[in-house]
Amino acid sequence: MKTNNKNLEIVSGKQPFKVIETNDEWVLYHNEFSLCSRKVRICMSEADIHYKSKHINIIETGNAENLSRYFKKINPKVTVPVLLHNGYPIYESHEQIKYLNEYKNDKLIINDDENNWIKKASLVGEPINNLDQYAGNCVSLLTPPLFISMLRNISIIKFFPYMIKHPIKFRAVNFLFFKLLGYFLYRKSTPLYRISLRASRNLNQHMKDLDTQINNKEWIMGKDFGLADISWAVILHRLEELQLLDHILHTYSNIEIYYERLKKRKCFIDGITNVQNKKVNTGVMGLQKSIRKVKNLSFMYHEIKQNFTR
Ligand SMILES: N[C@@H](CCC(=O)N[C@@H](CS)C(=O)NCC(=O)O)C(=O)O
Repeated sequence: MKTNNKNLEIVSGKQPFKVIETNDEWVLYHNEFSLCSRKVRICMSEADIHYKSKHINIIETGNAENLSRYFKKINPKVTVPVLLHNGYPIYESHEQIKYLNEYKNDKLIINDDENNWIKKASLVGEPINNLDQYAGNCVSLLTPPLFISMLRNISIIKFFPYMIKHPIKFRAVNFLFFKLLGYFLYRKSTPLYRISLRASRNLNQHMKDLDTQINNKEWIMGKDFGLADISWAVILHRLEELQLLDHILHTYSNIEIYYERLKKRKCFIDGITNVQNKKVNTGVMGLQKSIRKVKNLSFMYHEIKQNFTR
């Protein structure tokens, strides 16, 4: 499937060409920090599919390996995850998990209602748009403090090839600003500050909806664990990394019970807990410290947390 979004062509789903010759039925190019990669790893585990794992570093994890000539052959858009089935690439994580679901439809059951819950957790289009529809967009706008913390440990020299080689210039420029200006970008009333508050207000409504949906249920759709749960698992986990989850769980007790249950599920352990990355852990610890010590940031976190109310 191809979609034209202004000048940026988004290619998604299974493609009719091979990108490599391989004897492995399934190959997953992924990154330990990437939320979309986590989603697909959880899904692979839930579907009990063994795959060849190819870890690709991105700038946040120290080195933009995704911009190499080798990886551009796998995905010219340079993003992870990419799933290969017998050498044929499947692009976009929501397409990858649906593909896996169809392949193993006896295990992961999906219907229209669940589809809405999957979409609600997804990052769709530009993150700044449709915050009321997509919790994924809200979370994406709340993630830069963690990017900033992780990029602190990356040498500025790595940003020169990054800027030149990255095909998505808007993304590359943003990351350069995160590196150069750090938490200065969060002074009161800067655009990023205001966007973050707007994202948190919208996210609160999504959390309210989720809390209501899972009242007295084991999983989002009831008794069966499915793609909606996978999609929300990575959202809640990212909010934990962003140091926002405790506050949300304090407000929403059904989500608190639900997240405890999620963390115990084997696929969550395989896809997230057992895939640790030192740079991510250092970044999360750095963020914790900065929230306490950097005035701009602590003030903004204080404001954001006030938005998570019933
Ligand atoms: N919509 C895509 C998003 C993929 C994406 O943006 N991946 C990020 C990591 S979560 C990435 O590859 N970033 C590296 C970069 O752009 O340099 C999907 O769902 O697969």
